[in-house]
Amino acid sequence: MPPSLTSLTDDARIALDNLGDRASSLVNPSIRLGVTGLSRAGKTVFISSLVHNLLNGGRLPLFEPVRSGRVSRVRLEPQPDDAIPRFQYEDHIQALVRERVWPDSTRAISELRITLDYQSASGWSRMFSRGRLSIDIVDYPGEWLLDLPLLAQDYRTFSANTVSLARSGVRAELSREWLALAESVDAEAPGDEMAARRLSEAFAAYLKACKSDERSLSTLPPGRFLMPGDLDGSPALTFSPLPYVPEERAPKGSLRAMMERRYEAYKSVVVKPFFREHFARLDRQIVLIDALQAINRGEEAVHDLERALGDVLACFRPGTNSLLSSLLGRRIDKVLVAATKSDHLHHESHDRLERITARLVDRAIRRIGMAGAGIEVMAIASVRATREATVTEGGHVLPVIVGTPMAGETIGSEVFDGLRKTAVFPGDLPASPDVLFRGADGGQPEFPEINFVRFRPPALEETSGGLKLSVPHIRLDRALQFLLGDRLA
Ligand SMILES: Nc1nc2c(ncn2[C@@H]2O[C@H](COP(=O)(O)OP(=O)(O)OP(=O)(O)O)[C@@H](O)[C@H]2O)c(=O)[nH]1
Ligand SMILES: [Mg+2]
Repeated sequence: MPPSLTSLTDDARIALDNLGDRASSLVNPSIRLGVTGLSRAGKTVFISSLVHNLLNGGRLPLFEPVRSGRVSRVRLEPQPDDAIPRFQYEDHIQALVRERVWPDSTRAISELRITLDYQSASGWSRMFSRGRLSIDIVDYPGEWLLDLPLLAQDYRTFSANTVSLARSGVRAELSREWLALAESVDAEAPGDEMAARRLSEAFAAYLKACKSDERSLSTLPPGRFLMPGDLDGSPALTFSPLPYVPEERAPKGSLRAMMERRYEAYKSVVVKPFFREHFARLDRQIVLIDALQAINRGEEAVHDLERALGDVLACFRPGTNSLLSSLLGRRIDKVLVAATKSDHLHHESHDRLERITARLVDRAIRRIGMAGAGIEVMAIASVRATREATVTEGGHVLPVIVGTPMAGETIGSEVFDGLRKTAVFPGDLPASPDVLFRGADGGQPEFPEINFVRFRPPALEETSGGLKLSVPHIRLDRALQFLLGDRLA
C-alpha cells in the first residue's frame, strides 16, 4: 500500500484517535491485541479459552508472568469502546464448558477487556509501575483485512486482479457463469439497477462457491460480499468487477460508471472506517489459520491459503504505510501466525504442523518482499478436545487420539451419537514440509491422509473438591508469552 492509502484528513483522525488511546494508556496501561483469521479459523474459541485460562489459573507453564507467580489478580472490566459490541465471553464459555458444544459463528467485530495486576520482575520498574495491564482483545474477521489492499487499488486494477484470478485453476470453473454474464453486458451503455444487481449477485455466488466446504479456498475481497451485515442490498455492495475496463473515463450514466462509483463507495463506507477505527489502533496481532483443513483438501487449497496469508501479512508490513506510521507513532510490532486445532493430531505431528505453517508464511513473506522480523509461527490448540493413547494392532503400537465425536460424525460406516468416545488414528504429517509444495523441478506434491473427525469440546477435569479446572489447550501459553510476555516483565 503506497502512502496515498488514505487522505490526509483520515490520517489526522487516526492520529487523534491514537492520542486519545495514549492519554488513557498513561493512566491505565493497556495493550490492544487483535485476533483474526478467516471464518471458522477458531477466533472465538481462542479468545474464550485464553480468557478462561487466565481467569481460572490455568496451566500456563510457558507464560512466564503466571508461572513465576507474579500475576496477583485477573478480572474482566468494561471495555473502553462504547460503540463496539462486547465479546460475549460468558455465553461462549457456557456453550464450551457447560453444554460441551462449540460456540456459534460470530460474524462481526467484538471486544473484551481483561485486566491483570502483576509484580514487575525488576525492582527498578516496580518502583515506578503500578503493575497493572489492561488487555483489550479485539476479534475481527480476517476477510476485513483482505479488503485493506483495495484502498490502494482503483476500480480498473481491482477488476483486472479479480478477473485474472477467477480465470485460473479451479476458480475458472466456479466463475464461469459470472464471467459469461459480465462478458455479455455492454458496460459502456447506460446502466440500470437490475443489470447491476444481476452482475453483483453472480459475482457473489462465485465468491461463495469458492468458500464452500468441498473447495475450502480462501476468501477474496470484497469481504462484505459474503458477510454483508446491515449493508445487505445497499449500493455499496451491489457491484461487480468487469472483464475489460478501458483506461478512459467511463461515459456518464454508463454501467461502468455506476460500478466504479459503487466500488469507491465500498472503500469509503466499509474499508476506511475499519482501517481507521480498528486496525490502526492495534498493538499486537494473532492470525489464526486452519492449515489442517487446507492440507486435507489438497494442493489448491494450500496454495490458496498461502496467497491469502501473503495478502494478510502485507497489511502488517512495516514501512508500507510509512506516512501513517509517522503519524501514528506506533504500529503492530509483533504478529503471531498460529495453526489451530492441532489437537486433531498426535503430538509427534505438532512440530511438523508448525514447520508446514512456517513454510507457508515464509513463502508468503518472500512473495511480498518482507523480512520476517516480528513474525512468529506456532501450532496450537485453543481447546484440546482429545487426549493421546496408543493401541496395539497386529504387534504394532499405533499412536491414537481419543475424544467424543460430535453427533452425526462418521468413521467408515459408523455414525456417532455425540456421547460415545472413540480412538482415532489421525495419520501423520510429513516430516519435511517440502513434499506439500511443488518444487522448482516441478515435482508433484504429496498430501498425507489425515483422518479428520470433529470432536466435541472436552469434559473439564475436576479437583477432588469438585472444582472444575480450566480449559485444556496445546501451547496456548507459548502464544501468550510471545504476544504479551514483554509487557508484563
Ligand atoms: N478440536 C478443536 N476444534 C476447534 C478449536 N478451535 C476451533 N475449533 C473448531 O472450529 C470451529 C470454529 O471455531 P470458532 O472459534 O467459532 O471460529 P471463528 O474464527 O470465531 O469463526 P467465525 O466466527 O465463524 O468467523 C469450532 O466450532 C470448532 O469446531 C480447537 O482448538 N480444537
Ligand atoms: Mg467467531
